[in-house]
Amino acid sequence: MSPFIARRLNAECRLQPANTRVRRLAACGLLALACSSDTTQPPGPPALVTRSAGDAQSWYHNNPLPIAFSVTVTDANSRPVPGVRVDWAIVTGSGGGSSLTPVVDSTDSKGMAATVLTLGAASVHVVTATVAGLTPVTFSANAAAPPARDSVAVKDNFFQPDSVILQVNDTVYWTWAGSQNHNVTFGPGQASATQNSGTYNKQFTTVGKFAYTCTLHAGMKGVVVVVN
Ligand SMILES: [Cu+2]
Repeated sequence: MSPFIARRLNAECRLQPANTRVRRLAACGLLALACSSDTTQPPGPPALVTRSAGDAQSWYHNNPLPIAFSVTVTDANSRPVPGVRVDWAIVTGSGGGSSLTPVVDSTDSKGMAATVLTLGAASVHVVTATVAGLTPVTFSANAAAPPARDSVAVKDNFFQPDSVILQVNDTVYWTWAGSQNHNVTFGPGQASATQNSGTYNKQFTTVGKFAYTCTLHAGMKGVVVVVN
């Protein structure tokens, strides 16, 4: 908004008592709207830290959380403030192999900073994000042991459950439980027989996400998530 228009609107608000109340309110409202959406003004000093993402996840010991903890730093007019130092700290559940990457971050152009918590041996982890002079915000995460083996039913025409999680070097067991032919196919050379009864198992020796399908039925798919 140009300074000229801003002065005109200010004048409308302050100096025209003879105008109707409606007209004055309309002018003041327009001024407020124009100012709040004016991104050409640099933001003021940091006034507030708020959580953006990642709080209250449950995952497994010795694994990074799937979603990073992130915060947004804003000024007194709720505008994001870039270039602000954010210190991350584990206040509950430190030791036992837990860690933060990074420990110190700087807000980006959207006022956001983030860190990834790798869970340790503790079952509860609490992490703070601190900006000098402001009230810190707190994130929590729960850690548990991953399942050692998991079972999947091969039904007509879906896998149940269609997503399983297990620890590296453990095995998934599929059991055919429908009446039609199906298979479990990860890719070339990694497939069960096509059959309508029986079992198939596969050991997973690397961490990652492994999608599979039944090649006979479009949309019949599943995923195995392998963690440390
Ligand atoms: Cu099938």
